[in-house]
Amino acid sequence: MAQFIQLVEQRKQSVEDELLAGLTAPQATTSPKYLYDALGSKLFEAICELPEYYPTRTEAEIFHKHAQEIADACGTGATLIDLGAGNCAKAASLFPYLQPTQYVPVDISIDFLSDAVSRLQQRFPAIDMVGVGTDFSAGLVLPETVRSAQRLFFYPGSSIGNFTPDEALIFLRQIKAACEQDGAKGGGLLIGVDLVKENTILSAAYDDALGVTASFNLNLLQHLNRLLDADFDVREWRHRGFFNEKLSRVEMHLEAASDQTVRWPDGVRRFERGERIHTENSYKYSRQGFISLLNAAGFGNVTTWSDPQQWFMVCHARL
Ligand code: AVJ
Repeated sequence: MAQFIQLVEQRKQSVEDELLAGLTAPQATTSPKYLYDALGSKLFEAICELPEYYPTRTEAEIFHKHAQEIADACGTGATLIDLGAGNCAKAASLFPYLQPTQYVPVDISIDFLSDAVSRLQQRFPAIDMVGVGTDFSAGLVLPETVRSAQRLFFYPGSSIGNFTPDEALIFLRQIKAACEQDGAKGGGLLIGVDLVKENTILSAAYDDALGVTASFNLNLLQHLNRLLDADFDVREWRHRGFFNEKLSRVEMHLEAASDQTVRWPDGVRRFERGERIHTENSYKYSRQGFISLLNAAGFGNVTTWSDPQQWFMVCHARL
């Protein structure tokens, strides 16, 4: 039987405080984690199938093509800690190669995880599975049932891109520390990173022809309406997704299509036509830039794999 642990959930009051502080700031912003309510998670799965959204496909290709080499670098028999596991499919496809002794999928919501983990446990009865519900972006805390044997952290999909490079460094340092905690030895990190490329390719990936990414972004407003009891009119907002070359990041915004006032129980915010809410950053790295970040976090040993076009990179990093 798989085990499930919900570490402290963010309280409703602090969710509201955090959201309202962002929404009432001169440049309105929201954390990208609010893109993932139940519908948002499904829309993200649909994004991963789009012809324009190359990261998922390209990363899968790299894992498929270099599976044995990657497993040789990572070693077998580790505790595999899957950060942002979602439906656990990416890790599961590597089980035959990595042969983990224990599997620890971590996600913001235990509800989304539990079905996937229960099914996976039936397919792989020999692997000890511990599902953990926690928002690890606020800090990496692991329950005591996570074995201290060799720990392999798995952070695919280029989710690291949601952090600024400074935040990413702090986060990578926490992973490095966790590789050595409780007497753990020989651990490492297997991570997927999106690389800088031509503007037109990046922009299309975040502003697709079918408008799935637009729906994903706009759905945030419906989620906000529920969380805050607010009255955003989704039809009065437009999706914007583009590459900011200077900062090496794709930005997503929601832009007001008209002058409007948004209300919630004890406040309002006026938006003028053209004003934006900044909803996500997705940083893109050069190969060397990301290796330097891993080195700065204390990972001295880095191996990388890429696709022929060098659009995406998978890294194994150890101490
Ligand atoms: C889940 C953060 C990796 O940045 O590409 C996809 C999220 N946003 N399309 C990304 C996303 C719009 C995705 N990450």
